[in-house]
Amino acid sequence: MSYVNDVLSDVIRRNPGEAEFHQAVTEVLQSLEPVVEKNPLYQKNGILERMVEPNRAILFQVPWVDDQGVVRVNKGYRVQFNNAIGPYKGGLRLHPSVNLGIIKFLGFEQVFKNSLTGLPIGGGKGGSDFDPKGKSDREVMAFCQSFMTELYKYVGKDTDVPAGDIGVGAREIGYLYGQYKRITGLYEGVLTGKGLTYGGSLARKEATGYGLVYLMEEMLSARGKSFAGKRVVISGSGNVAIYAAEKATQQGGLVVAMCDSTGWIYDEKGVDLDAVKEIKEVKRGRLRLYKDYRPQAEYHEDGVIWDVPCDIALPCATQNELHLDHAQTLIKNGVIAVGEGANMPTTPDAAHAFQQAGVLFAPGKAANAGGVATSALEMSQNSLRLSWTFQEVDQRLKGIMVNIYHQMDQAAQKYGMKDNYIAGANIAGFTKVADTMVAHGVV
Ligand code: NDP
Ligand code: 2IT
Repeated sequence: MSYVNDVLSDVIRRNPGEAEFHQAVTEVLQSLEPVVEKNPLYQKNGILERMVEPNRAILFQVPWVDDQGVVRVNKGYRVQFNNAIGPYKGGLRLHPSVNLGIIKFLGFEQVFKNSLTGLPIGGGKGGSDFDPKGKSDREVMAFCQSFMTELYKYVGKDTDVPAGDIGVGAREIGYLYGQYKRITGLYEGVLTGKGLTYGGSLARKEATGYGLVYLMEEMLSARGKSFAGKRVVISGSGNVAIYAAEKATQQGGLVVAMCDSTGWIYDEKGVDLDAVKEIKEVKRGRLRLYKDYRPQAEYHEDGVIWDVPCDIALPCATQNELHLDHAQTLIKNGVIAVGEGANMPTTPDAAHAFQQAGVLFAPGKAANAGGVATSALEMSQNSLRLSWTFQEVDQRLKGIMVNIYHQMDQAAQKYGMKDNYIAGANIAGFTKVADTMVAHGVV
């Protein structure tokens, strides 16, 4: 048995039932095989064993009272995965599907992603099985206040800095920040994705989607290609999807389809993003309302968005949303590039199929790193107690995404796996964290 296989079988045995965590760890460790073979120091220092075990996992009860006066109880999580290169950093997800295995997979991915940004941030993730859908603002506030009443003990601007993810945007971050300030009396950058009136960064809202397109543009331009004139399909219609669509359109692409968890729209003239923003950001409504804005567009609740022919596919909704049969359809329809805006949206067999077919494939930990990178820029601005302009933040974001592309490209080439960006991103993200852990000793 190799070192990698030993660690992997231990992970599967010791973390029963955590399918998404197993999936994320398997993908990363398998691509690290040549790296740990070349560097015996990693095994000697138990680096892989220490990387697959979170430093700390906090599980707590979140009691709150709904609008009918009924007491409700949710599960709260914060997994502080690895802080070798900086304070724990990563989002909070509010979705009924959240469980410990999902938070662990996200926290594990975050460690490598954050390393790729080149900024000093470790990895963590948190959340709850609370479902914000259909809740009043007061209920969301009650939940967030209760969540922070426990979480505040473990977070801080130099220890652990949460942010948004699925179901957590400016509204939730505001309520969480207010409660942290009230309990601790501290006015500090303990969260990112804050509102602009209390320490938020310009361009953070746009950053994940914009960053995805910047990375894809760099990958395409290395082959003499670009978004210009390309048909683009984007799953999801939340924060990442909307701003990926905005930037793809600015770059000359035609975004023809988007979706939410109940249905998908097809608009051959190009999706009207102002309509999508109003439906999703203002009304918090369903995408079926899109036909009220654009009667000539199509709305479907059966079939899948991946059946829509496109040149570039950007899965930006959730994990394991793009399966092998979807990949085969996309390949048959001539897709040239796939970029993961979401975390682990592509199943392993689907990702493999893209690579085998010569489709450019950018894995999430590289492609969606623009969000957390800009969160780190928000932390910098908070420390400096000043704010940069939109253009300044956007320029830095672009530079970071271009650099991530080249890091993963070079790491893949160095280990004889040219164009395998899954391996390239894993290796490049791993090396900085692993070398730091060696330097710090067994702690
Ligand atoms: P949002 O909550 O803003 O939007 C999520 C979108 O995905 C919604 O349109 C939602 O539809 C859809 N969706 C969720 N679950 C499903 C599902 N099971 N099937 C189909 N559609 C679904 O979240 P974000 O845009 O912030 O996050 C999207 C992805 O990007 C996640 O994987 C997240 O981890 C990742 N990510 C987010 C970053 C950020 O900065 N926000 C940074 C890096 C990665 P509906 O409205 O119906 O629920
Ligand atoms: O998955 C992610 O990188 C995020 N949800 C963003 C995390 C952050 O700290 O900005």
